[in-house]
Amino acid sequence: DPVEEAKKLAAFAAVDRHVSKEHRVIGIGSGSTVPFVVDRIREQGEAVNRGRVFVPTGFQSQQLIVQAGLTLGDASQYPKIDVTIDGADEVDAQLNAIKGGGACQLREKVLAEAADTWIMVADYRKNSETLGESWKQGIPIEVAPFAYVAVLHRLAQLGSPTTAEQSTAVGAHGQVLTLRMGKAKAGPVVSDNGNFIIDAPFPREMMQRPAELLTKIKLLTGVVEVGLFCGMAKAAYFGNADGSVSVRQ
Ligand code: DER
Repeated sequence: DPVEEAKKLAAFAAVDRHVSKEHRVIGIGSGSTVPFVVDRIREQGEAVNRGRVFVPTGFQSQQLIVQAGLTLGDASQYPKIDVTIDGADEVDAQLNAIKGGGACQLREKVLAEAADTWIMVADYRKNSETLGESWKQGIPIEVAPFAYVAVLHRLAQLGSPTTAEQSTAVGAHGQVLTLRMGKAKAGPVVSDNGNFIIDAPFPREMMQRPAELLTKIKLLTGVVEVGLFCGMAKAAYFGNADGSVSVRQ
């Protein structure tokens, strides 16, 4: 599968370049690309990994670390992390990213900020000029369950007033904002922090200024964290279908 191969290429290149022997506290992101990151780190050998601690960005990430036989560390013990490697749903030319496809963006952003070096790894589908070109599901926004309808309404208003029904709202530019519902779970998706996720698309001209949009969304009462990571990454590695790796930094 060319996409899986591309994820592996990106992960291996990023680990080889950014995870060296002297790195002892390592942040592990969430999603389907980071298992290749853990595979490559394990290949660095028992000895070097015995002296390391791995901090997870959620339950999936925690299981990955434990199942790999690596030492688990908690973010409360390791507020400073040497290097964190994480996936992304889409990355633009300025290394801004949409994250939260896996509903893990709160802990992911905490570990991104805690890291001296934060690296993104992804397959070629995520490599864009502007956010929103390939990721059409909207910006994942973690919200307090109590406030989700209020936040839906305010998000829709970022532009002009509309009415928000229970779990959808039509945005000022006709886009549909939705509460993320479970597939194998009745009712809404609940994050590792006990919150809901709203997926909120915005028009291209707003996605061209992600830092501005992030600030507007983050200030809405009831928003816990926004799946826009702006100006945080040192580099992004993209595996390509032709077997090459593109690096943006
Ligand atoms: O939720 C996230 O931000 C994860 O990092 C995830 O969306 C990354 O996607 P992947 O499964 O394609 O690596």
